[in-house]
Amino acid sequence: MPSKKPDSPKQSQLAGTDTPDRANTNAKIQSLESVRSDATGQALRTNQGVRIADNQNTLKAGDRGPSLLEDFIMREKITHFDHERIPERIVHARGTGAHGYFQSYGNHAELTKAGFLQDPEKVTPVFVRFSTVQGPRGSADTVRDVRGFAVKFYTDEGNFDLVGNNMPVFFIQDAIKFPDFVHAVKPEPHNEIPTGASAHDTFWDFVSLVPESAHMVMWAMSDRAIPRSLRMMEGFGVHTFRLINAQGVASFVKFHWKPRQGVHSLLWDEAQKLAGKDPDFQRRDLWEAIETGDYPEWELGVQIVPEADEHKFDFDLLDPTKIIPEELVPVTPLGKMVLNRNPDNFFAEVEQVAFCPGHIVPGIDFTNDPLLQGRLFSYTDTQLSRLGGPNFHQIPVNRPVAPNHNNQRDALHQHVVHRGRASYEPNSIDGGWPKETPPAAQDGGFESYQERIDANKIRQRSESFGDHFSQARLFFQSMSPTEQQHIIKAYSFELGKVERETIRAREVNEILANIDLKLAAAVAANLGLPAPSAGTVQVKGSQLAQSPALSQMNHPGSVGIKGRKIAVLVADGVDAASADKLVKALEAHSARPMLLGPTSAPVKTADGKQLPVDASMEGMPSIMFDGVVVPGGKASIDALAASGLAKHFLLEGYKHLKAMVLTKELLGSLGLKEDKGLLLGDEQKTVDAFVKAVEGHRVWEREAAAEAVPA
Ligand code: HDD
Repeated sequence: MPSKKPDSPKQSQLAGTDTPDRANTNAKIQSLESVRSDATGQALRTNQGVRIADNQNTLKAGDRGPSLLEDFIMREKITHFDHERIPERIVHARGTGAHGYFQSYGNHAELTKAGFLQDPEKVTPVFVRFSTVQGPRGSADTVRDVRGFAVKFYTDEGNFDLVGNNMPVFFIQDAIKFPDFVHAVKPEPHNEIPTGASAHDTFWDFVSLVPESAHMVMWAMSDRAIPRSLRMMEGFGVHTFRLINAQGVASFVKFHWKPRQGVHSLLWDEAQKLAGKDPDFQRRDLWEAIETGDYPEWELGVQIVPEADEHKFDFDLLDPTKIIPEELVPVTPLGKMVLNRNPDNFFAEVEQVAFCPGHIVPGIDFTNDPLLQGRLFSYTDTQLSRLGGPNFHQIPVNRPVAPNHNNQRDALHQHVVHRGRASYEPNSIDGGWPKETPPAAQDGGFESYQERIDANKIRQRSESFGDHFSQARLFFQSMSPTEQQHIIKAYSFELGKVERETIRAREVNEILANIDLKLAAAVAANLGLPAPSAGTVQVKGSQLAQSPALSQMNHPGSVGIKGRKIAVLVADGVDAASADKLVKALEAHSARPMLLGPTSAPVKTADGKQLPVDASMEGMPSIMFDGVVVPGGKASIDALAASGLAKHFLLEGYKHLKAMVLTKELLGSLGLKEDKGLLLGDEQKTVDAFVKAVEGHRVWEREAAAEAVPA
């Protein structure tokens, strides 16, 4: 059966060399990874290079005697092992990464002098790390949480790190509150519960006391916090940055990543089940997509605001709890990013990669957003304890492709043998090298944007940061009715886990009531609290009543069902021709069909042949798929209809609003009704309707009927 299985890394690496883009990117990245190590054909040696004769037995006094301290081979091995772990990230500890490239769509010289945005022929290598925020390194992928979306561009002019999230705003306005926020969301200090979740007292205590978090909490309670795949998330730089062109003209910009795969989410029930059935669901999905050649792509775009328009909005551009609605300032596409290579080694690359919002290149600059300003300090600082000193830029994944000569010497883990006697500047002994490069239109040294500042030194928040509810309201009111229901359920679920009623009531009365009274009333009802009749503050409202760009329903993507996983359920007696027809039709759309049997043993076809399966229905439950098809064959259908496992698989798929192709008999025995995405037969028109339904991600129209299904 031609069901497509992930290639082995070796095969895919070979397969991947076929495009010029990829060859070019690989060549650049390999130059970064000159220290790649491959032990094939090599003798086992100690770290000092001594060949090892016996790696099975410690040196002992006699074969039943005590071990000897002199065994330098055993001691070296155990010592190294004892120190294999490094501190995990304070936040965003759980993550996964991939290599790829960025290519500009054209010459954006009018906007910025950054070289990687000037030439559509230039291929800039990138490394991306996606992450969750709350949980530790081993936590589950699918928890309700913000996803980190950090991109390192290895540009010819130095590394540019765009360290963003899959949500365009943040919980707090000032970096000084970050430790408080993180302490509140992390597992509680007395019992280290919960892992990977914000559904607990300290989180809701903090956010209900800090109204500036209202907008971001709304995003976190929306479907954005449970993405279907890392490939199906938008990314945002969050802060307002500056781009500066060769003439020194600056524009304010917000960075956006738009996935070609569309913006799609799991259902909450799926997310929770996946956390147990496959805690690696998202890293596996990304890994397999890249291995099978379904390279995920994002478009990088910016919202551009001329300096003169800084104060034209009803919010402050420096406030990281605000978006610029795309209906007010559309996103201008600048280029595309493709992820086309999995890491060789998780620790060396994904764990040791060190991002910092302060890594920028000429043509890009910061703004005075007080959250961004604090981040500029934190990231380098945290690497000192995580990566053990200030030379972490020498770790292969962090090395720029641009040369980096300077007078910074020595320190822990120094890998460079610096030559020359002058480690100071100016010097005459070494001919004055390395020398400064004066700023210039192009290829000049970095020069900070000359912003005029005339102010008192104060600890005070600008009044223009004072409105915390208008955009939270805009977000809620821009959602489809389905998305609104999901938000209501998420607040109800999370607050339902909060033990203290004062905290629940404060969130409902002092936060939700200021956002939307219907939302507050619905959540209050689910918690058994009285519905508030009014908010506690005057909310000025937003320039727009709705922003359609905020609803995921408006981001279906442009790659059809490419890379979508489809379960093909078979049992003994399956009609091989019907199965083959369905699989081929799905493959024609570049979907990834997988044959599932009652066990992982091959099934017998109606004509007596053996049909190997990819997995069992138990090993790969319906929550791991985007759709289900059942080929014909009377005995196979009878067996599936009689199997609790198969029935559960199908009912669960139905409940999770998946597109399905069944036979008439199976439909009857499950007690389901045909709908827009529940189709019968294996004819081309059925396949076409199925493909359309998978493209729509879920059969939303089925939601009410699905409520009644017990799976
Ligand atoms: Fe942060 C990691 C994103 C605010 C301090 N942050 C980290 C990562 C991402 C973000 C994606 C993981 C990078 C990786 O994969 O290695 N952080 C954000 C965004 C923020 C934000 C989008 C707001 C707009 N962060 C923020 C603040 C501070 C930090 C205000 C501190 C003042 N963040 C850190 C950190 C981390 C980090 C403690 C932990 C590990 C690391 O940096 O490398 O420095």
